[in-house]
Order: sequence, then structure tokens, then C-alpha cells
Amino acid sequence: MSDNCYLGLDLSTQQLKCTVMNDAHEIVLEKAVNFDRDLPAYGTRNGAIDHGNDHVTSPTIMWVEAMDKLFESIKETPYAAKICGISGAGQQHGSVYWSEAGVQALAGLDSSKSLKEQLSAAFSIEQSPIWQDASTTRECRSLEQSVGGAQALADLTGSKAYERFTGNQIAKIYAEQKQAYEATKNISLVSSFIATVLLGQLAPVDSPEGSGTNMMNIETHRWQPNLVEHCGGPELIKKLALEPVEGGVQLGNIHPYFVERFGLNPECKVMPFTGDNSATLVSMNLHEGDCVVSLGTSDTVLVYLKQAQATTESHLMAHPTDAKGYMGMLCYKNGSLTRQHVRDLYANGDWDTFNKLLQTPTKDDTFGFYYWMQEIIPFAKGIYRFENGKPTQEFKDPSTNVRAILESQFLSMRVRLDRMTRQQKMKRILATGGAAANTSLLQVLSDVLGLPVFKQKGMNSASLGGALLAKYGVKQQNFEEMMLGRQDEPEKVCDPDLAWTEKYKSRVDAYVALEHSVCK
Ligand code: XUL
Repeated sequence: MSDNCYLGLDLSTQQLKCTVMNDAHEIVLEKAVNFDRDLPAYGTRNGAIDHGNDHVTSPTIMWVEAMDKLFESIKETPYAAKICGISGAGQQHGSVYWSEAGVQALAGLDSSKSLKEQLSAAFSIEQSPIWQDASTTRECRSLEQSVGGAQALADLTGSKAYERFTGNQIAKIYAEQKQAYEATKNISLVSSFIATVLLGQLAPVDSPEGSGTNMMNIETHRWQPNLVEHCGGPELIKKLALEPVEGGVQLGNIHPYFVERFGLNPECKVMPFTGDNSATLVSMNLHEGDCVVSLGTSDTVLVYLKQAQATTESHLMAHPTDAKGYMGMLCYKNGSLTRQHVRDLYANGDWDTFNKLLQTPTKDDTFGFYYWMQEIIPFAKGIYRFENGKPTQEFKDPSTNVRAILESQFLSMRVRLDRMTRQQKMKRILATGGAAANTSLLQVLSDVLGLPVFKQKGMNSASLGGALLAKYGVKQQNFEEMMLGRQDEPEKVCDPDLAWTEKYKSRVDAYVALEHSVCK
């Protein structure tokens, strides 16, 4: 076995993480820079800045400084010189705006200075809009209209128009910040931004990331000219500059800056970076009938589809290691932060108390909908409760909220998963993300979906997926062959109580009707 190592990075909402893996796929190093804790000067909360009116950003230069810090700490380990490939993931949809000066600074990086020192004037827009931004509804409707409606756009790009999707974010900047837009030489996504810094020149997005823009054709994996022009005028195609590429291609060697400053190997290859969700899919090496439920800042449900049809409530994205396949995805904004909010209000801010309260399922005619932040599916905001079938400000026993939020989140997954997979039978859930550490919560998930829940070792699935994509690119090998015999079997953590599953099944119609009523 060689001494080679592979580095996976994950620039997520709250931190920049890394996983270093060896050829036997053993994790030899994990590190993280947490934005709120380690870079407090930027004043982020959970990694983001909320400007009100659903406008949410992160300071781009904070991500640069996080790269300085992370590579400083990798340098101190025995692995820096052994890393022969780097790939990784970024929170999806977020965008980075490079100025002409920024592009030049990148090409001439000087290893005696930090990245932050050299890139502080590199961005024509200093705050990157991120996936939590929901301020582009007008742009969304306009884009859909331009092609004949929401379903038509979904058929073309894999998704109807969503506020956080990059094309709509760019369209808002194009309309409202003309000067800054004109001063923008190139636009990266969060994922391709890291690859760009590592290469010292613009890196393309990969096709799964292109699927998160509302501007890429989901069949050809190329930018769709009429959509690109609708979002950012005739000059946008020049700012995007490069067509999307497939996972596993080699983009080039790492910039000498990282060799001189952090001791990386000059032959280290950089592969395209992907989205955090597609990287998670890679780390789980999904088989037919597997469904990933990732419980993090956002909750997502991921499936591997060989054939698919776009719907207006789920996403169809290109698959990171199968250019002909798809990743089907549901994405909820009210994930862990909203569960924590309910824990703080009703369970003394304590997970043990929360878990004890979970032991009593709610009654048949009790439902809650917790759209603390503007939700994505359904597009709704606010908290709504129903007891004895009637709306109520608060449950008679307020601790009911604890069980109600989980039942509601998981019933939504159940209903949409059926529609997205066209009732194709799922066999098991692979749970990941921070909240997957809570087995009581996973039991509710298992009961509502009627499926056993499994977990893989290691919690940083997106950065592990990045390390696997790095190896995939270095070895230029078939992905499934590369994974043969190299993965620990996931461990079963819960079996569903099928009597409860039946009860939930009988509640689905009432749930759908009430959800519909609160979305009006
Ligand atoms: C997916 C999405 C979120 C982010 C979180 O469409 O918006 O899951 O990728 O990092």
C-alpha cells in the first residue's frame, strides 16, 4: 500500500472542515475552523450574517482566512507532503465575485504572505450571498416566466426557480448593484471558489453544482444560454467563463504558493469541487433503495436515480460520479437550528430532556408546522399548531412541540420522497449530519418513514466525500471499483415500530391538507 493521502475540504455554512484519507480509505486526520468561534471578528452567527428581509450573506474574505488557518494546521502534520490529490465540497448555491485585481492577485500569489493579505481586495462584492438567502422571489418568477413556467424550468434545469439558486442571486445583483456587477471579472460558486484559490486560476464548477444554479441544462450539463442571459445579461457567460465539468477530471497541479508556504507536494492534483450534498452522496456510496437523510444546518434527503423526471418540489441534480445518473434531493432550511430553538423553548435547552419528551407520540389530530425561517419546501414562514383538528396558538401541554416538530419534519420527507422516487420502494435510511448522533430522534425518523436507519462511522461525510473524489480523480478509476471492499458496512441503529408506521400512514392526508392550509 502506498503512502499516498487524499485531502477533502468542506466549506460549509458554519465551518471549514478537512478530512485526510489514505489509500486504504482510513481517515488519518480531521480538522475544522469554526467561523463564529475561530474568526469572531467577522461577527457571523452560525457562519452567516442576516441583514433582514431574508437577505443572508457570509463575508468572502472570512472563508479565505479560514483557508489560511486550516492549511497552517495541516502543515504541522506529517501528511502535507503526502497529499497527492485534493477535492471537496462547498455549501451549495453561494456565489463569489472576483474583481480583475483579484484574478491577478491569484495568479501571482506570494508565499511570504497570507492569502488574506493578498486577496483582501479581490472581490467586487465583499459579502457572498449564501443558500439561506430567500430574497429573490421576483427574479425567480421572472426566470420561470421566460421559459413558460415552473415545470418548464424544472424540465430544463432539474428544478423550478428557487430563491437561493445562483442564477436568481446573480439576477438580483445585476438589477440592483450595476457598478459592482460591471466590476466583476469572474463568478465562482462556493465550491469552485476553493478550487480556484488552490489552482491560482479560475476553476470550473462541476455538473452537480451547475444544477444548483437554475442555469445549467440538466441533460447536456452545459450552461443554457437563454437562462444565463436572462439572469445576468449578455456579459454573464463571460463572467462564468468555463462550462461545467464532470467529477473526477484533473484540473491541474496545486499552485506553488501551497507548496512553498504549507509544504504540499508540487505534483498534488486539484479536482473539481462539488456541493456538500453531492459529496455526502459520494461518501455513502449509495445503492438502489438507499436514501440518505442528512440532518444538519439544513436537512436534506438524497437518492441516486438512474432515470428521473423533475418535479416542482424536489431537485434533480447531476450525479457526482455517474455522468448519466441523477441525485434526487429535498432540502429544508428549518433543520438543526429550528430543532435547537424548540429544544431551548420547551426542553430547558437540554437534549436529554428533549429526548425524554420524545417518548410520547402526539395524538392523531395534533400537528405542528415549524417554519421558523422562510422554508424552501413548502415556501412558507411562521409556526402553526393544530390540536383536536383546530388551529391553536399553543398546545395544552407545550412540551408536545418537541415531538410535533420531528413528526412534522419527517412526515414532509415521507410525502415528498414518495413523489420524487415515484413510489419506488426504499429499503433503508442512511443517516448523517450532526443531529444523527441523537438515536431517539432517529427512532422517530424510522417510525415515520417505516424504514430501518443505518449510520456510517465518522460524521464529516461531505469532507470525506471530497477525499474520495480526490482519489477518484488521481486514480482515474471506475468509482464503484474504487470503493470495492474499502468501506465499512454502515451499522443499523433503529428498526421502525411498524404499528407506529401504520398510524403515521393514516395521518398523511390530514397532514397534507393542513400544510396546504398554512401555505395560503
Ligand atoms: C441545498 C442547500 C443546502 C446547502 C447547505 O440545496 O441549499 O443543503 O447546500 O450547505
